[in-house]
Amino acid sequence: MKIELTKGDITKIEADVIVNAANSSLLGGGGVDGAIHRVGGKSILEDCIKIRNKQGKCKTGEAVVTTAGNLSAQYVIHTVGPIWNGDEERCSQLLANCYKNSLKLAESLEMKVIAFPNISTGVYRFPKALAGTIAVEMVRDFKSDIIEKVIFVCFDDENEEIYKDLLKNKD
Ligand code: AR6
Repeated sequence: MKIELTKGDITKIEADVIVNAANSSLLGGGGVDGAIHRVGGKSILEDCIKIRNKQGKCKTGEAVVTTAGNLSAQYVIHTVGPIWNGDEERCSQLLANCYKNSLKLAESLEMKVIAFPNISTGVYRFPKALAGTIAVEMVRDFKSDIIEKVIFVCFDDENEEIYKDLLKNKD
């Protein structure tokens, strides 16, 4: 699996699947979630409501899939990152689950290119360096014959620097 880093708005990225840093309500919010719903249009929310009606809220660390609406991707995978509360072990495990479950879901959909935002590093306040380390580790550990490329989409300078460093090592 090839790993790439890019800086910018995930709604403008060319990928088969875009991952959203959602909340457990699945009903939208601010940050990257707000941007994806805004650009993708109301069909994303409609799918989210169907999922809510079927299975209830999405638990932290889990992932669900919807249409990508007006985005160029085929699907959006919504995953719920942990809200940082200082419990490093528990939060790290839950964040790792977000990446693993999103990759598994993308693979089950036979998607080749998947783009991730820096889950939990915005309003959920997960320390960025630790979040980046977990993200890169989970992607590197995930062996797939189907997924060809993972794109980490960094929106802020701090995350971009962190990912540059992480991806420079061991590549
Ligand atoms: N493209 C890529 N990354 C972005 C974009 C964008 N358009 N906008 C922000 N980011 P956040 P969280 C980065 O707060 O911490 C929402 O309200 C941002 O710089 O979007 O997981 C949800 O509904 C940061 O690095 O998500 C939840 O309630 C990263 O995306 C809650 O926020 C994540 O920041 C989830 O919090």
